[in-house]
Amino acid sequence: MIFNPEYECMDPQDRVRVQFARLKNLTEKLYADVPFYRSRMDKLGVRPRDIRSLKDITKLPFTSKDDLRETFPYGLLACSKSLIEEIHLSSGTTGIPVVDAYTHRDIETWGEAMARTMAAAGCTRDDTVQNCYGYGLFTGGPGVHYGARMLGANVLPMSSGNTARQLQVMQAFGSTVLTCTPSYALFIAEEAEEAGIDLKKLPINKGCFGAEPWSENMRREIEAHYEMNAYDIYGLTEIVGPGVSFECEAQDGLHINEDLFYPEIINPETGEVLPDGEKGELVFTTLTKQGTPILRYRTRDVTFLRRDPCPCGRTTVRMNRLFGRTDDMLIIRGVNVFPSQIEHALIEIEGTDPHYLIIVDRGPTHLDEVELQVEVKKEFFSDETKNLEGLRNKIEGVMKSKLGIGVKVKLVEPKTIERSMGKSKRVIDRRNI
Ligand code: DLL
Repeated sequence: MIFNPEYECMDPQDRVRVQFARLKNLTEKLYADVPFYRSRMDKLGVRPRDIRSLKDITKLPFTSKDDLRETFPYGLLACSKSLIEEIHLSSGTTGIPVVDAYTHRDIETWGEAMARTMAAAGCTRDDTVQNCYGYGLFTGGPGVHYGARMLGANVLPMSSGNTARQLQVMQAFGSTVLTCTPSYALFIAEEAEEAGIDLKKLPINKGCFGAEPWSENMRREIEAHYEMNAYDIYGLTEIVGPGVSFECEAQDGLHINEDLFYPEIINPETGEVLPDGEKGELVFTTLTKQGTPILRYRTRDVTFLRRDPCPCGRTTVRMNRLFGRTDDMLIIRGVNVFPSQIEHALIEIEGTDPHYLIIVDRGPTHLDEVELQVEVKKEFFSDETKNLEGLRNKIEGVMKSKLGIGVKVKLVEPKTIERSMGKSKRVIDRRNI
């Protein structure tokens, strides 16, 4: 179902007009009310009146994660504090978190963005949504919650963790939709298997998964365990949380809610805007946000945009599933490696599970060394050692040819690699560089 055909199926020319009008308003507001942006625009010698078409967005300054940290907590607020109804912070790894402050209208817009997301996955008012994204400062839980409410669906605000209870509730209430990180979806499936619960027999038949990188291989695993359709959803705290882009039934790229969040792809080194189809850093401008609107935010996520027609009827631009981030990119012996490349390479190899850990270290010769721990399917592990040996050699061979670097593979038993209830950690970098 298309939640808002007026905006999602809009004639692209009309959409450009809407985007331009919103950008113009935003620029005027930021120049008048947010000293940080006024001084940035002054430095570049650009004024709101210089924005005469959507293309003029390239005259405006970028915003980086460092800018957000430097203005913590309220430096980018564009309205009176009394209008703020809710605050979320990034799940930030280290240092100062990033802030998203929402007005009443911002929360409504978020609900709409998520209702569009969930409707694209087939959710309706008749669904029962088991929402296992974390509730709290993280945007995942509340984002899905607001979307489900706007759809009129029944939402079970589970948050993540306590998997035995997740399974109990799933069975008792006949949940039809699962929302959580893809790694947690697999974890629940493993626990169900252990507990002798056949997920295929339960009513659960669709899921919205995101907040961390995952692959087609993981999608297939999840879909098989639950007998469901699994959809990729994307977003980030700085822009709104989940609800920035989502897959439709075609499962072929993520539709961006571009009347709300204007995307660009740039060359991360030069800042130059790249044409559709070219891979680069994703940049977003929030077009309607009141609390903490943001200009040309550099997400560090790497993807490309495409505008070919989608069979679902939406006319919005699509972004490819993420290739990785400009900053989780590992440089190993001078070669750029994204953890997701390793995951994609593993897809090809029969006998492995999509659970892996990359440990990068500096060996005695001061050269980078990579150990790749890969979980092996149960059936394989009980096999003869020579088969395991063969599998190990095969993975090493594939990694060498796909990544261009030598990787030492260690096969581990099922469930050895730590599972996460939220975002999983795939890389341990011990190099101290
Ligand atoms: O993870 C928002 C979210 C919640 C998205 C629930 C989807 C579902 P942050 O904690 O600010 O916000 O992390 C944002 O996570 O820049 C990406 O690098 C990564 N990410 C989010 N969705 C995906 C996805 C939420 N579908 C950062 N695939 C982003 C790959 C994703 N990476």
